[in-house]
Amino acid sequence: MNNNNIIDWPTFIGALVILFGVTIPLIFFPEVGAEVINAANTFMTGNFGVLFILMGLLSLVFLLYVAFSRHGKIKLGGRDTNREFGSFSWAAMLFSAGIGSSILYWGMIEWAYYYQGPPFGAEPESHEAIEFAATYGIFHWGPIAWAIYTLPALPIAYFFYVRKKPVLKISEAIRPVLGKYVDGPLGVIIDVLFIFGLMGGAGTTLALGTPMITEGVNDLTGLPVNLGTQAGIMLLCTAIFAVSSYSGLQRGIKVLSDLNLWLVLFILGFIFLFGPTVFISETTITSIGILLDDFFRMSTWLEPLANISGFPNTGFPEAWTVFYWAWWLVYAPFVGLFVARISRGRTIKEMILGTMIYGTVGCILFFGVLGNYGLYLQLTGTFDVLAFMNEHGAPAAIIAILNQLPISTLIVAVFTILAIIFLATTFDSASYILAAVAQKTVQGGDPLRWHRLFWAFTLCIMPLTLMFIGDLETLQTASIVSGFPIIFIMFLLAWSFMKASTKDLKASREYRSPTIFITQHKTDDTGNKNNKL
Ligand code: NM2
Repeated sequence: MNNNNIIDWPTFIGALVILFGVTIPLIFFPEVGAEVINAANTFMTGNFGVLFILMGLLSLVFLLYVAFSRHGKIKLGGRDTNREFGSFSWAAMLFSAGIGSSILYWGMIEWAYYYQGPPFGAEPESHEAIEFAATYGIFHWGPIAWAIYTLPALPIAYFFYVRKKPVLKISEAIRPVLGKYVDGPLGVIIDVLFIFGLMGGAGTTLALGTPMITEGVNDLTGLPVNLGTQAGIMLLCTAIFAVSSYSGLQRGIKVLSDLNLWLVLFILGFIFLFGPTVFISETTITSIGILLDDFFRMSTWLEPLANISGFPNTGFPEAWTVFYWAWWLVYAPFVGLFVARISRGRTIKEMILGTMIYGTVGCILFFGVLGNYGLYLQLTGTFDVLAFMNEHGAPAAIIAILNQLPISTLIVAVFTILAIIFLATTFDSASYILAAVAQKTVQGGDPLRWHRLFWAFTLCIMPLTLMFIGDLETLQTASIVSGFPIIFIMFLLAWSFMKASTKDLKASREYRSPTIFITQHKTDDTGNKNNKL
């Protein structure tokens, strides 16, 4: 097959049309563009925030149900399939793909926003605000967030390893529900929406990560912090992940993930040992308790009285929880594809619980160590993070917090390199998956090289544009606006998994055994009678 036949042109062109349809007007009319986006954001979060909140909670409930039901016992692969990866490298890869440099950004500074603008009507900078400051970050990177990531992995892994159909398209994973419509415009629309969503989410990531890396570089080399340096750094990061994506899953992506893990252990270990060890331990444990105690309150809070005059309107749920769920959502189909790929030999239950537990624990470590270190500096008066942040911005505050540590030059250097690698390990797999989705077939398991490279650079266009026009609010909006349609895709993905696996379980003779191997099913869901394994 030559290139022309391999590329899925309707999806490829559809994605580019939307991308340029959004970015070109933003470049030429930045102010109007920002206004329109902000209006779309207000409309979306104001009216549909409840959908995002429900989607998050329901994803968690659904996954727990699946994990502990018969469906959870299904093994991903045949009777003699062993686990492809041990739990440690499985968790490391999962984390490197699903989490990018944003965890360094928000892990360090999220508490400062909650401390100044706490939820549930608490008094800013009060004792209650401190408790929420240390807890809410863990909530936004906790079990619901990881459930959103895991849900798409279910149908994808199921079709990949149980029904043995190499599915690298989101539309294909919905075939049991949509049948032959997947082959028409509806299938293209679904894939294009996913690509667009991922570009929005990646835009948010790059546009947050770049200023932070620039501040780190400025601290180390004295290079000025301006748009030119930022654009240069963004292009440099793109070049790194493009090379890594070009060299493929086995080499580039794996080498960077390993390096990533060692640097993370070094930074977190160093801050924990040389920072306020007891404060960090105690505050983290206490926050886990507060999280468990207030879990349902946090996961359903929408501030319904905000629009009624006379009641306070903090905008907290829209600015944070809804924004976060949308951001996790736009990444979810991509992470689902990735989790599915590495989960051969696990049962569905192991895949679900593994993702949610390792993911949540990993995030707790970041927020516990990085965030509570900053909080400690603030509360003891050692360094006024808030004053610094309000004057110089969050990225500069992050580097300034690190500068309070011993051998801070080395720490800032490692932190900056880590941020670059974290970006690269997320973006190389993202461009890899984007290329796979915009191809009809994936010969030899990998999408075409030039195609991977193409998406690596395309991923950079949106963030560059956003950086030139905008502020944080416009960035956050990119995820929310592009995440909205994916709520419905999530629903279809869950339905599709249940439909296919229920059908196979009914036909399976191993109905009651502790691990279920689905070995045979007579028809696929389009009615073709040739789907024997
Ligand atoms: N999530 C985990 O920038 C990143 O770290 C990538 C962000 C969705 C909030 C993912």
